[in-house]
Amino acid sequence: MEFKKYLNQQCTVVEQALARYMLTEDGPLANHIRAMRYSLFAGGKRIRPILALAAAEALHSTTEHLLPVACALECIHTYSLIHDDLPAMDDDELRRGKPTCHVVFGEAEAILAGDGLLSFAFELLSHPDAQQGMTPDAQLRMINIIAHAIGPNGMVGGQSLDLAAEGQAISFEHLRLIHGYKTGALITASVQAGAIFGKADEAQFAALSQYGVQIGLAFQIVDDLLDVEGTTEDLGKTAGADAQRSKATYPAFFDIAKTKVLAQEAVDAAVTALEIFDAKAEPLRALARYIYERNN
Ligand code: GRG
Repeated sequence: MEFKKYLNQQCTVVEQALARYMLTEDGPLANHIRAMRYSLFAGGKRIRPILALAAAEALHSTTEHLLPVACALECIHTYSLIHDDLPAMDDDELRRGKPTCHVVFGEAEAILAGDGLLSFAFELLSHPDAQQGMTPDAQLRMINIIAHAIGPNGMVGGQSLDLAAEGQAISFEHLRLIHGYKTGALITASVQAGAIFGKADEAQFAALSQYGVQIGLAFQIVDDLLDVEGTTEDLGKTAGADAQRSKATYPAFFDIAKTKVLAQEAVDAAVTALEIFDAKAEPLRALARYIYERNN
């Protein structure tokens, strides 16, 4: 109950920051900005920004000047969802409970909305407000880590591998690789961004990175499970889409019971990684458990 309150509060903090930092729909670019805002404000759990804020909190840091970075993480995530839903990729018509960006704005504008959000994210990562909370070295290191995590050696590379693997018999090791790149890298980088902002020392950074890797894994396993067990209404996206597209998933390798055990093990490993932190890391611990228990 306490954690639900924390989650709602943090969600509001992120929503308000997004409303503050995001471009507004006026002038000649109104339609382009409307398309970006449509997907960005369509709902969403705001997990990645909340993770970044919680990692900084675990280090006893204030978080006000981390908000542009938190917003950037959500812009990057939203761009990935818009592009993932395109006809050339997963061809989905429902996301966050609403028609997908390309259904509403057309394919070309949806591509541009994704591109716009990705580029704008780098304006936010280098925003003067963020500069107030960290040294230029820390900011550069953070930007480098995020850029690496979402590029060819991270999310985009993972998406490429994922598309290539559709309908193919792939090994479990290859599935792990795809998940780590496609989903895990941005989640881990979100935690690492908070760690850098909070001035983590080497041991703290390593522990938070390990936490990020494990919750990234748990997140993807649960996503696979929800695709099988969840409803389209709860998920806000088409349930059963993985099987329809012959995607390799955890439930395709293991039965549901074993898949749940593996997700729980990843959550446990994430919580164990936080042993060196005090009660200020409680939100991070609860977030790990929430990732397992969520229904959307
Ligand atoms: C197109 C570059 C590019 C990358 C796409 C993120 C991604 C890679 C694809 C999305 C497909 C998918 C279902 C991935 C699994 C995990 C995931 C990212 C789920 C959606 O994230 P949530 O649950 O969504 O945090 P909300 O809407 O709550 O923000």
